[in-house]
Amino acid sequence: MAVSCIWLMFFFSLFGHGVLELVEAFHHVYLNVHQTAQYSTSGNQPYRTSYHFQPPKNWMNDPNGPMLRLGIYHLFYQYNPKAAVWGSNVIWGHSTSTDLVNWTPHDPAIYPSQQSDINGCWSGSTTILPGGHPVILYTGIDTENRQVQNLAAPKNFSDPFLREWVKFKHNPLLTPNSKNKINATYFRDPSTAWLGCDGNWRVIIGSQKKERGLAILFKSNDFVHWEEAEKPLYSANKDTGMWECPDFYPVLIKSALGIDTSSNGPDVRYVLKVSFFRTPHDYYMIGTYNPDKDIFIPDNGPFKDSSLRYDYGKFYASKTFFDNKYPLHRRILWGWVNESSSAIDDIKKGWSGVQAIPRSIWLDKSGKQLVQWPIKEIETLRGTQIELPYQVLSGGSVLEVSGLTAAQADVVISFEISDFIKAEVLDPSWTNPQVICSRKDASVKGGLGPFGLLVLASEGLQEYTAVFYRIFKGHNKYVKYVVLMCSDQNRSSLNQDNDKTTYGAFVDVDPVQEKLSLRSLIDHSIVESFGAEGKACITARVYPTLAINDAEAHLYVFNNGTENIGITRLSAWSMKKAQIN
Ligand code: DQQ
Repeated sequence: MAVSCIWLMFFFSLFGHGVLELVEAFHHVYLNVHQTAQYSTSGNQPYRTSYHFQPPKNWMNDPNGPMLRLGIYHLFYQYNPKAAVWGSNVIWGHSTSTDLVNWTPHDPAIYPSQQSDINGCWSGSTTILPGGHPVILYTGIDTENRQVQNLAAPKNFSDPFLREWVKFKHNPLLTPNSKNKINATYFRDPSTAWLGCDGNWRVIIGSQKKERGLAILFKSNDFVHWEEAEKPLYSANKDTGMWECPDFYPVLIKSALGIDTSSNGPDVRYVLKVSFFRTPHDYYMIGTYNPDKDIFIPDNGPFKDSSLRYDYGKFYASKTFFDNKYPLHRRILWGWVNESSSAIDDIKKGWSGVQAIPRSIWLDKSGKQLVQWPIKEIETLRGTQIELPYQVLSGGSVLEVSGLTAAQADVVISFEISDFIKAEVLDPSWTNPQVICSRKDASVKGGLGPFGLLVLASEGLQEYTAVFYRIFKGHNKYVKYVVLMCSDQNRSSLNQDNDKTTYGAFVDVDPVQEKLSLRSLIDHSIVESFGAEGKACITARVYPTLAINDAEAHLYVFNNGTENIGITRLSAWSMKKAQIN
């Protein structure tokens, strides 16, 4: 088991008193215009989600400061109270939940009120201080439009919902200046802080210098006075552009259990995730953290285009937190899923942005990648269940799965391949899975595949989103077969204004030894898919015009390869509506 330093406990108890003094020094902000409005979007809304988190209206982006406190989960999020598009004036929306499924809205937690955040309250994180006191570090856009780092704490620790937050009087804590040579427009998104054995807190902040991304490290012994470390925790070796929303946390070797961000020990590896502003994707690396030198050493060298991603579709500005709600010990990942519709359409529908279903995240037993799976609690929404008996899906066939609400469903399917002879040989120059999926979309006949699901499909298949596999023969003796997972949005909508990019990922699984599974969470305009029990995830946003709502949306299984495929399991559930704000 991972251990925290013993004397750290002592520090915790000392610091516990300090927190109250800290709060005294906070300035109180009073709500007026920001009172929770009882608003809703109006008109025909076929794309609003039923169990994916979203506010009643307007723009939402990054998840901010997710945490658990006294049995209540908090989700803060970047929110534009004035429009369905992003604005630099974004604030922190706030909702709470006891199950991560049903959410109660609260007044915005943080909004411009000080010189240090008067032009916007951007992303940040919570850290639970000794004594269980949470504090928020967030980026404010100050009077000079500089990105600076601010501190806030709950006004009333006895309020279980922590509805009001007060800001530290002496904000900002950290500013870009000529001494530290940090560019004022590239200095944002403080991570959750972790406590080292030397009694100092550490936090990383996203930045770039000369086009190279970096996670700048700051240290503090009181959470108020922060000093930049000599070296960043990690920096790019080439032009990557700005790194946003860095996240740094420990994971256990050979265990799916999560551990606290400050835990360390011999059975622990570290994950550094950064959100590449340019692409925009969330990339991560697994590696070693040297707490003496305060540097991170990735196992596989610097970030590259082929680096691991949480999700190979739409998923950005993500953030994890440690959930130890009894009897759980898990790390949970939140991620923002942007629209694929035009800004004009977003303004028309009056909202933009959803959050992916929170995912448990842990280190795969290979130690080479992370695995993600939708939190167990989402299964409480499962209603009518459909089960198909084992059957063979012959090459070129399509099978309807009827009897469920296909626009709002959870589908799990497993495939068995008994003959690999017809698998095509993968051209060695085809190294980018997304490109292969675009060239060989669901309509391109293959040998072993494409086979998978057609979701949010219209009856005549004028519209569908295809989530599928293709299996290729590898081109060396070490890689016998290559498994490709695709999400093809080409025919997802008759509306041509949407971004219909095809997504793809290689899946590290041996299809000879294991059945190939696929799970898709379908929710009106989002399809979140998990390949091989969570080894590869692809999330897509789609806007069907025919396959809308439960009456018109259909679900099919298809096989467009020449080889027959066995379906060893198909379980599908209609999903009930969650209470979301
Ligand atoms: N979104 C926030 C920034 C962050 C970006 C502003 C990532 O703090 O860098 O809304 O989506």
